Formats: sequence, structure tokens, C-alpha cells
Amino acid sequence: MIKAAATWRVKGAALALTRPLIMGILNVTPDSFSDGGRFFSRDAAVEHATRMRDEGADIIDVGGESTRPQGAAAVDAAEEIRRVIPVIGAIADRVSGVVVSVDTVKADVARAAAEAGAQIVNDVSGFRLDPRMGEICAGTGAGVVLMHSRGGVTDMGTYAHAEYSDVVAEVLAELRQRVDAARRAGVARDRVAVDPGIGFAKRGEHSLNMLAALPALAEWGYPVVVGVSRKRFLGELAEVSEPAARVHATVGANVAALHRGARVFRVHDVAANRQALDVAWAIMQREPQASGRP
Ligand code: PMM
Repeated sequence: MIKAAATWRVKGAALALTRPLIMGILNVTPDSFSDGGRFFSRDAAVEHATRMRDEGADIIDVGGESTRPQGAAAVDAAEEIRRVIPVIGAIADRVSGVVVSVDTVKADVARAAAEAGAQIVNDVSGFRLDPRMGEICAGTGAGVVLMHSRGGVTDMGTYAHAEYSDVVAEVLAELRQRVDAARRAGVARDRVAVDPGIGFAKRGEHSLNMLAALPALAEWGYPVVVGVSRKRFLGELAEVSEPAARVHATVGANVAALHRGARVFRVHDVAANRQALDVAWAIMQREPQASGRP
């Protein structure tokens, strides 16, 4: 039996994990792989966040630096702040009923985001790339997502570091080190969530193995986040080359991940995932009836 966390504490709120949580993706990057440049203006970002909220998103994850596989461009902290802070401030002010998260690997961006209203820091490097991240997050009281990856922002989305002899054992060991580092820096246990980093330094078979192994990660007792949305391994499995057309593949992966212990789902297509996860969850809450009668 999986020993699931009941709540995830974030800055100023406690998120009940009594149903699957959806984190809607809002990339404010000119080069994001699947929605490149479309949500760059503040008003357009607020509009998109509002729509995701109305479709059932619990969290809006705002990111200003892409990790896309085909030549992600590193962004300095000043440029990233210029992109994400006005959007985070506007969502925090104008979109009620959602928690705002910042997708960044930089402590200066995390601090500015927390001041602008972000309640979660989602770090795809698991505090690996900026040693001040733990201290800043501990100080702000943010909830944190510690994701597994290898390499820097420009190559973590590639296969440059995708060499494993036992992917599950190695990813879990490396992620465990990130959790221990965050805890040592003072981040409270109930503010930590973990993410296996689907597609980050992982080929398709590695991502599938990590999704299959989610019960081992959920055993740690932290909420498990997964980000499969529109990713390349789904395109390979379902033979769909256009990322925006991978919604059905995404839903399939998320339902399987829910069943194996994931509780927070980072997605582009909120409505489809909300429907599917709510239905799958309702079925999972029932005991099997022995008689077979309706
Ligand atoms: N994937 C991307 C970006 N941020 N954060 C978490 N926690 N988990 C992920 O899997 C993840 C992430 C890359 O996807 P995008 O370019 O569509 O945002």
C-alpha cells in the first residue's frame, strides 16, 4: 500500500491531495517547443491562466526559460525576471482560486517570484544548478518541486546524459540526494514534492520505466508530480509528430501515472486531463464489489 502524503504545504496555503491536482503550463518563452511565443504578453498570459483555471487547473506554472530538446537557449536571471515577474504578479492579482508556481532553476528568479506572489518553486534541476535555491526557498516558505535531471538547461532536454545501467535505481538515488540537500537547507518536509523528470536526460524507454516505477517514488511519502504533457516519448509511442496533437497520448500516460501514485499533473491541455483524471480517481476510490450486481 502506498503511503501517500495527504497535503502539500505551499507558501500561504495547504493543497489537499484528496483528488488529483492539475498544474497548467504557462510558458512565457519565445522558443517553447509546443506553444512558442503565444502567451508572451501579460494580458494574454492572464487570459490563458484564467481559461486553465476555469477548465480545472489548481496551479498555474509560469516559466521563462525553455529546456526544449532542440537547442534551448539559456537566459540570464535579469531577462527571466523581466519575462515572468509581471505575469506572476498579474495572475496573483487578477486570477483568483489558483496557486501560482514559478518554473526556474535560479534563486534570484525564485525570490523575485515569491515576492510577486508565487507560492511554489518548480526547479527542473532539483536545486542542483543554483546552490542558493534551498536557502531562498526555505526563507520564503514556498512549496518546492524537486525534479530529476542531469546536465544544464541547454542539454537536460536532450539525450546527452541519458546513460544508465539501471535507470530506476540511478534516478531514485540522484533524486534522493536532491531531497536531502533541500531538507538540509531548511525546506520543511511537508513543502517538498518530487518529480522523476520525464524526458529529461531520458530516452523513451527510460521515461516509461520511470512511470512504471512511480510506486517506489510515492513510497517516500512526498507528493509525486509528473510532466508528460505532449512529450516526445508519447509522440514515439503513439506515432504523433505534432506536439499539440498528443493530448490523447498525454491523458493515457497521466491516468496510468495516477494509478501508480502520481498526484500532481503538469499539463498544457487542462480540460481533457481534468475530466480523465477525475473519472479515473472516482473509480480508484471504490472498493471492488464482489457480487457483480450494479
Ligand atoms: N517539463 C518541462 C518543464 N518543466 N517541470 C516539472 N516539474 N516536470 C516536468 O516534467 C517539466 C517541468 C518541459 O516541458 P515544457 O517545455 O512543455 O514546459
